[in-house]
Amino acid sequence: MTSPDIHFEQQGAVAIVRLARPAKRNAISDGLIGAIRDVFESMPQGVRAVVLDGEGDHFCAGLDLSELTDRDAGAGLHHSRMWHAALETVQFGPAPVVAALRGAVVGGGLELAASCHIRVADETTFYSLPEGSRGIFVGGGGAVRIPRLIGEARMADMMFTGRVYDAKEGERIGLSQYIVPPGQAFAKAMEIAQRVAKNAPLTNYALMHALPRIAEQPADQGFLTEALMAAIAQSAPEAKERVREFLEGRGPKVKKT
Ligand code: 1HE
Repeated sequence: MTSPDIHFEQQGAVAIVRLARPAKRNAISDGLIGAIRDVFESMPQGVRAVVLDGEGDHFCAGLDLSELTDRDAGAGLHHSRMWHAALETVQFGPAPVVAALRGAVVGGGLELAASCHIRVADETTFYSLPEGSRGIFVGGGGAVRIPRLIGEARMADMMFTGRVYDAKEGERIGLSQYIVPPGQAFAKAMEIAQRVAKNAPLTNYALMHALPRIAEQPADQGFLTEALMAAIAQSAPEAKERVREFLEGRGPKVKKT
């Protein structure tokens, strides 16, 4: 877990992974994508939620364009598959990931953010897919994940026209689930991660691993997968204890905010 491009820290059950190339706006080099894969693959036991942050004023400027030299088609294919493998470790890794967004969330930076489970944006955040205007295509899983957040038409428009969404619009269309004042994304992401870390592990597992698969299944298969996951989750001793706590007046009530 030693890469100069990434900082790792653990605070109790929450791990903090921070992209650390601020001079290059956290552009993702081959070294950095490898470091992202390594850090999620070797997450210490006991980590129950992760905050993904970027050093400096920008979350991530996407692919490091200085490395986009004259790769041939085969090398391009393997490069994209390397990104896929790395971002799968984020999406299907050991714990839910909360992204703390600010400034540029563009190109591969948006693909990275889309592989996280919850996105918190501060008001300086802006989103773009400049691949369209650079004559290239997304290659980090964005064509699969981004339409699931905002729909295919909006993603195509972003790439056809170079459209940039600001933080407020981004929240409205589903690029982030939370929006906070400038400079507060990390604090809010930590608060959310600490809350998520308290869930029963099987609940978080179901949300990370079953829900996205169910969403892809035909309805009749999805209903069956849901029932199997529900049966497994409710049979855990922790689930039974949490339900008992509520029935005995010790568990939290749902409160209107
Ligand atoms: C970079 C990169 C980068 C900055 N690769 N070096 N992504 C893009 O097309 C976005 C390109 N970046 C930008 O539009 C801007 O840099 C930002 C809006 C993100 C930030 O602007 P600003 O004014 O704060 O910084 P800057 O002066 O443009 O950049 C600071 C330095 O970072 C500068 O290097 P320096 O040596 O001259 O100081 C920039 O060259 C460098 N830098 N972004 C390399 N992306 C799996 S496929 C994914 C495909 C994609 O992601 S394509 C989209 C790529």
